[in-house]
Amino acid sequence: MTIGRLKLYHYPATRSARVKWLLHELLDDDFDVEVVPLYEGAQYSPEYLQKNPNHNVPALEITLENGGKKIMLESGAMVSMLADLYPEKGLAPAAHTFSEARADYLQMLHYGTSWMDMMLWQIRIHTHLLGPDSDEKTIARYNSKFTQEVEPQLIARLERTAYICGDTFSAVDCVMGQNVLWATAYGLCQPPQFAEYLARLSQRPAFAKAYADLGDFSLAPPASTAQALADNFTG
Ligand SMILES: N[C@@H](CCC(=O)N[C@@H](CS)C(=O)NCC(=O)O)C(=O)O
Repeated sequence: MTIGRLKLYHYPATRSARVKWLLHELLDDDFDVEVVPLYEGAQYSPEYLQKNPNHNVPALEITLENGGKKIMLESGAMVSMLADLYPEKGLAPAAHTFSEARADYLQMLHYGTSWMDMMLWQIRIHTHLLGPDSDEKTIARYNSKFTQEVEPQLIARLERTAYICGDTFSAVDCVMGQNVLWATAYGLCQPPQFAEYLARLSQRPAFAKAYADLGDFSLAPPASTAQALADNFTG
């Protein structure tokens, strides 16, 4: 079965930027993007909840050639599937056969979208989204865990090779690059290896396209909607 068209539901500088970046790598601008204004609560509209009951971005709507639609709701699954769908772009080691490169690629893709995500998300929501329910101890715990356990593993890789899974850019870097940007915004990833990594990534035209809307993002929601968002937010 072949894909007719792809549409990404996106908000600047969030986890949907991972997928937008990869889509630019694979398809240049040949896909659709709809911004979901998260700070206005658009993710809770009945229309959007029907597409995505998790009320978040990204959501990837795949229109099939027969007119049918399939929606995906996890950035890691989207990155994994899209990179495999365009093997000629060389952004993922070949599937369907064992290789150490493939095992390492999947390991780091899932590390980025689950383990690292969990820490960064806790830091983010307790710093900027939970309002009076914020807990300083949670922020401190995950800051310390991220600095002491995650960063040394990434630094060791970046000291050996230019990218997370070797000297060649791969789809994992769309996840890790976004995670490092996210971590940096919260005062993490301070050692110079991270700035050097981001400098390498930012030379890519697809990176520039994916983050062209960075200026539309603020870490905290505007005061006018912050309380309503915190009241609705389920964490
Ligand atoms: N596991 C999901 C998480 C997506 C997610 O939580 N996105 C955040 C932005 S980074 C969001 O849209 N939050 C809005 C909300 O939860 O109301 C993924 O990686 O795709």
